[in-house]
Amino acid sequence: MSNSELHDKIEDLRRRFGADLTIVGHHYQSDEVIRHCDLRGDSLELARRCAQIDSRFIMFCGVYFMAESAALLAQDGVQVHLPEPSAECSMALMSPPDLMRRIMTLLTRSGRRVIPLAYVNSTLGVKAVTGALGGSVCTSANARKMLDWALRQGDAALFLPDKNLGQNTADLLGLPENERFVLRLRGGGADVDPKAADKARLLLWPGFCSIHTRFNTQQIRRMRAEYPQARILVHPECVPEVVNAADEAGSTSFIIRYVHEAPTDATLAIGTEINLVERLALEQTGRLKILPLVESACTHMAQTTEEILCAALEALVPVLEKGEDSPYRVNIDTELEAPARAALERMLTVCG
Ligand code: CIZ
Repeated sequence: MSNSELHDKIEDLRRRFGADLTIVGHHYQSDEVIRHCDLRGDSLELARRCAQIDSRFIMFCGVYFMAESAALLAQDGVQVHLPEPSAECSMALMSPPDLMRRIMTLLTRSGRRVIPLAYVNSTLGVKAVTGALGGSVCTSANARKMLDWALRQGDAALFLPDKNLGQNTADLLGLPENERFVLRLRGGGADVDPKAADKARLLLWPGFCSIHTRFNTQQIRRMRAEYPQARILVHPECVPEVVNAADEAGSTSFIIRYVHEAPTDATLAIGTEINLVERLALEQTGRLKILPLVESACTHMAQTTEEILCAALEALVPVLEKGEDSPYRVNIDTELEAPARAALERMLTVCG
């Protein structure tokens, strides 16, 4: 099928579903997918907006943990479907819930109160363990406020899964380096030195985002040499050296807002996922010059193509017409719902 036939077929299917279907897409999706979406946003924005959707089906173009959060918050009777069920966030998979539970047992053995703080980019299982143990979820936009909260609730906080966001947030709070401890998880936790961990106020899970750890200070130096007037913006999932060398660091929503508010004729070099950078560059053509710090693409987001979206929509037809089940539906474990919700609600309470 040609690209235009595929495009038309998806639009025909959208018309056929009408108000029964809402397609949502994360900012890191390709343009060929985004053009079919009713809504786009970052993971938290999409989860929040999915909670307001009352169409029977939400087709979530993104990765699994995002669709899981949407399914957790979706209204009763609304089904969330993921066009590519194997599209996983590798960082979210770096903190399996069972291992987290084991590590928390180890870290609290001496009677210390350790508050888990799970980045929203984590599995529902991790959010549930976090909620059950008195912790909260955070986003890259509110990590500073939430880490401050977690540190004040107990003797220490466990930040997971992203070590870099944890380190960059600790820098913003002025938490000394010698009060931080990066956990070594080889051997399922057998390598963690409990005495050293007991001295730290911030325990960091060693996960990372493969898109954002591709940026380095050499690229920033090169960019400054070629475009001395450019402002350099990066995401706080980048390593601290990159965040410190950049002019600004902030979440996806911060980067988008910064672009919209930048003065006409400014030059911005952005270190985040390439689909978002290229879309912003196109939208701002003639007003701003937007350059990628380097091209860094998320291969997991790229698993959702127009063909894949089309196949998932076709599989939704018998669900609509005959009430059949679909392999694309995201079913969440009901036991995880209450504790995961508790972790999300703590964040909403603290952040208002
Ligand atoms: O959670 C998201 O959507 C991502 C990947 C980053 C952010 O800063 O919001």
